[in-house]
Amino acid sequence: MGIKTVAVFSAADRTMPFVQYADEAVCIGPAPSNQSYLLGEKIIAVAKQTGADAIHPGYGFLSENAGFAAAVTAAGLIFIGPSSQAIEMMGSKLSAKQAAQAFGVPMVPGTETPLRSLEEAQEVVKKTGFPILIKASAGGGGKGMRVVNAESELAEQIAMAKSEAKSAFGDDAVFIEKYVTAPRHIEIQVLGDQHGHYVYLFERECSVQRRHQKLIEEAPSSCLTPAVRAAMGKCALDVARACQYYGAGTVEFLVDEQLNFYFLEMNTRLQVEHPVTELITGLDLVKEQIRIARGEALSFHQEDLSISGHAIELRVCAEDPANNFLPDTGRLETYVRPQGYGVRVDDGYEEGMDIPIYYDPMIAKLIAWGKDRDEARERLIRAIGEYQVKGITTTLPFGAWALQQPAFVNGQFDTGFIGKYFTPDALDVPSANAAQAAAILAVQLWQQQASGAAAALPNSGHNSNWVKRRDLR
Ligand code: MV4
Repeated sequence: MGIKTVAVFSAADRTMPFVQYADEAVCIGPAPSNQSYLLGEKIIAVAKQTGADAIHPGYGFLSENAGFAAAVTAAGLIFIGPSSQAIEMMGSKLSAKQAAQAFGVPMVPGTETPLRSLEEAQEVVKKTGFPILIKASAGGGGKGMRVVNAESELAEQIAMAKSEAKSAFGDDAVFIEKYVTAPRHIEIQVLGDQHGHYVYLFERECSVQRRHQKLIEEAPSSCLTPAVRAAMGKCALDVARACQYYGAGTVEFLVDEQLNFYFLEMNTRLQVEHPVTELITGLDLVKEQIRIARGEALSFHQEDLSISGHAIELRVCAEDPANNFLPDTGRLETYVRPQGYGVRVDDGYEEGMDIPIYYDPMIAKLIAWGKDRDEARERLIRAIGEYQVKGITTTLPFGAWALQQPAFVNGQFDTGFIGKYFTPDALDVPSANAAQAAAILAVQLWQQQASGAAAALPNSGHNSNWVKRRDLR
């Protein structure tokens, strides 16, 4: 777009590619984010000093902070995102639900006002039945949620949810929803300009999650019909209209087995998984965000948009899938990206760099496009195989496993996918070498046992753990 860029960075990030890539870069403080990336006033001061016109907040840190958006605007700069009012309204799940309610958007049965008493909760559950979820209005992404299975637990769980919400968000407002078991997580990407025009860029399915961390995202979903997609798109635009939204945003829904869908919340930022939408629509979402922020009208209508092929993204995180997805730190001793038609890598590191402990463990996003879901899936598996990462453990092997699981291949999965199918030993792939080594060892053991030497062997005789397949790869 011919726009010059200024990057702000913390001391921990001084060697990162984004710092090199920007036209200018300014250090805003030491590694901890509360002394750097969360200091809105400092970032605004740097923008003014360097003569920037606008600030893009990315997708972490201050990207959904209404106070920051307002401060940017008050400083005479452009915030590349929605108005601070829209961020604030959607930041409260209750006010988001109230706004959506006015447009008749379907929601899970429950309450749309802060829970005032145990008696009120008892009345509500008479209608919904159990299980229910108690959610914090200020929560999101699974924080401050509690499942209640029976009336006897109700009082205690409400009290715990309220005190959790108070300490985590400084707001103890909670509400009740009927608990939808085994839902799919499907979200609609929307764009709105500052002249009241809106389009939806179809859906992304993000049901492969662990502890509310998404690991695989795809577009389109493998389960939606054109009619359900259109209905969800219309509802997503209603939610956007309800808060006079502009910019790029995402409206989150739960979808049950009968393809009933329920509005959950709206994310008022560009999301990590936006590349899958870019690949199926041909649009550059950041470019659209900038055009909208400049006050330009959307240059296309809903009828101009269609889904082209299929895209799947794997988040490549410095985590050990075999060890409870525990974050791993260390040096990227080897780092070679996969390439080729339909393969995209959005990453932030280079070979030889250390993965810092301070921020999110995501080091890259690996995205594949194909003419259909199977081609995208096979291409992503091929790209995972070509990705060379040594020095840290990543979610790459998990991705290869997940993409080949029958439930994923058939599109028959929900948010319980990982819990239902994944065990740490799922990644112990038997190889030709392993089979050969096992055969040699078996013959040796047999010979030694036959000659009475078995007792001298380590761990012999009592279990089949004498050689782990993983050790033989
Ligand atoms: C739910 C739900 C079931 N029923 N609400 C989790 C994150 C937050 N955005 C909403 N979440 C859920 N809300 C009702 N009424 C189940 C979840 C949920 C979930 C949702 C999407 C993807 C993964 C999830 C994992 C556990 C729970």
